[in-house]
Amino acid sequence: MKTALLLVDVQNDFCPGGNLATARGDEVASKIAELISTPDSRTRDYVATVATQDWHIDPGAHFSEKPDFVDSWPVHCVADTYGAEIRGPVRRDLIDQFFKKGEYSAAYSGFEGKNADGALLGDWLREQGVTHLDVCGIATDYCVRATVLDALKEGFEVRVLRGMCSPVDDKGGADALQAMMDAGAEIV
Ligand code: VGL
Repeated sequence: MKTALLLVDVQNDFCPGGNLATARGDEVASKIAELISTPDSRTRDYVATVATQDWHIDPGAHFSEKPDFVDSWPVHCVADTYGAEIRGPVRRDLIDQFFKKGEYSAAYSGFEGKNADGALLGDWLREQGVTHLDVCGIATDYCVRATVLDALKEGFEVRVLRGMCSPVDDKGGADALQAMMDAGAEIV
């Protein structure tokens, strides 16, 4: 059994002060920062720590001047801007691979992401022999949910670190945890 830690979209724009801030973004970033520098007894030894990043150039109707916050959103995580950078105090140097997604599409799922060599997240994980994923990040009800559901479809065993996930909306976050559990994820 090989487990990787998957950080979903822990980016400035999804944290307080950002263009699409979630209320618990900074709390989650702090907890994740601590986890990756000093894994605790709840977490396993990870063979890799990987991060996904929303990385938009022209994602079409995903961006809107009048967003509905369900299918359309304020401009966020524009490629090569501060809003798209990994949120501190999470340390980039403790992340082994970055998978960017959504240049020209909504791309909620991290499994649409590619690393600097153009490898898809799922293919890269399989190449490392990863079978299990611990997933956390932002937002519980959108990108975390979509990423976890795809991970399960691709055959990974998934644990969701719920204390290290931040939702857009509390009700949406609770529904997403239920949906991920129903699909076969363990919520810890
Ligand atoms: C996300 C809304 C819009 C996310 C991305 O990372 O969960 N949410 N784009």
